[in-house]
Amino acid sequence: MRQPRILVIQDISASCRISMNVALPVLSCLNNGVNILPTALLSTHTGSSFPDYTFLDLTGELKKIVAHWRELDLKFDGILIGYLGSLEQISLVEEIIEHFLKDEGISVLDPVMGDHGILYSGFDDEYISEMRQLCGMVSVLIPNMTEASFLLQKEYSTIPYTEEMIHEYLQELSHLHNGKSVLTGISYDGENIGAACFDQEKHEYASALAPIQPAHFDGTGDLFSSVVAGYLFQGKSLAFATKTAVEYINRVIVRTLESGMDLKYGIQFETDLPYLIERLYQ
Ligand code: PXL
Repeated sequence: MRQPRILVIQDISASCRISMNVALPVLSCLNNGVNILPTALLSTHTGSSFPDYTFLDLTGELKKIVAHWRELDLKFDGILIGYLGSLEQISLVEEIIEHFLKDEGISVLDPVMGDHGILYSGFDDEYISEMRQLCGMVSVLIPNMTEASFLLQKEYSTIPYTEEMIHEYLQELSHLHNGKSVLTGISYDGENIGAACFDQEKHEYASALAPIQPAHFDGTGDLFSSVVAGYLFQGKSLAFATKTAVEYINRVIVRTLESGMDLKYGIQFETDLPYLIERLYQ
C-alpha cells in the first residue's frame, strides 16, 4: 500500500494529550509516514486550568530546519497545520507550503485560535487577519464555529444552528481558499453535536452528529483534524473522513468520561485507535 510522506506543524504541549501528541500517533496509525515541525514546546496547553504554563518559541530552530531541508530537497505529499505560536510562524508556514508541498499534495489547516466564542491566550486581531491569509493557501480548512466566526467576521452564536446557516458558513469558508471545508462543533437540535463538510468541486455537503456529553474536552479539535487529514492523505473522501472522525471522537469522549481521568490533560484517544485502522481498510 502506498505510504505518503506527511509533515505535521504544531506545538508540543508536553503533559497533555492534545496537538502534536495526538496528531503523530493518529497519522501513523492511518499509514502515513510522519515528519514533524514542532512550533513551540509548552509544559501544558494554554487554557485557564493552567495559568502558569511555560512556552518556548521554536521559530528560530524551525528556520534552521527548513534551510537544511531545502538542501535535502525534501517534498511532502501532505501537510497538516495546527497551533502556531506567532505571526512570524504563519509566514514561515506559507513559505513551507509553497516550497515543500508536491504539486498534487494536500494541505490541511486547523486554524487554531479559540473556542466557545473567545480567542485563546496570546492571539489578537492581527493574528486573525494573518491566519485568514494562510487559509487562502490550503486545500482543506477545518475550523470550529468560533474560529470560523473570526475568519468570516461574523458574530459568534451558540448552538443550535440552522442547516441554512451552516451551509452559508461552509460556502464562505470555501471561498476563502477555493477548497474543501469542514466545520466542527455544529448542532441542529442542541442534543447532538458533530461536524459538517462541503466539497466545493463536487458541490456536496455532508454532516455527522453524535450525542452531546456534558463537559469540555481539550484536544478534541486537534484529534478531529488529525483523523480527517489522516484519511484524506490516504485518498478517502471528505464525507467519509468527517463521518468517521465524528464517530471515533464520540467513542473517545465516552471512554474518557468512563475512565474518570482529569479532563484538563486531554482525552483517552489511544484505546480506540484500532477502530480508525479497521475503517481505513474497509
Ligand atoms: O487544542 C488546541 C491547542 C493546541 N495547542 C495549545 C493550546 C491549545 C488550546 O488551548 O493551548 C498550546
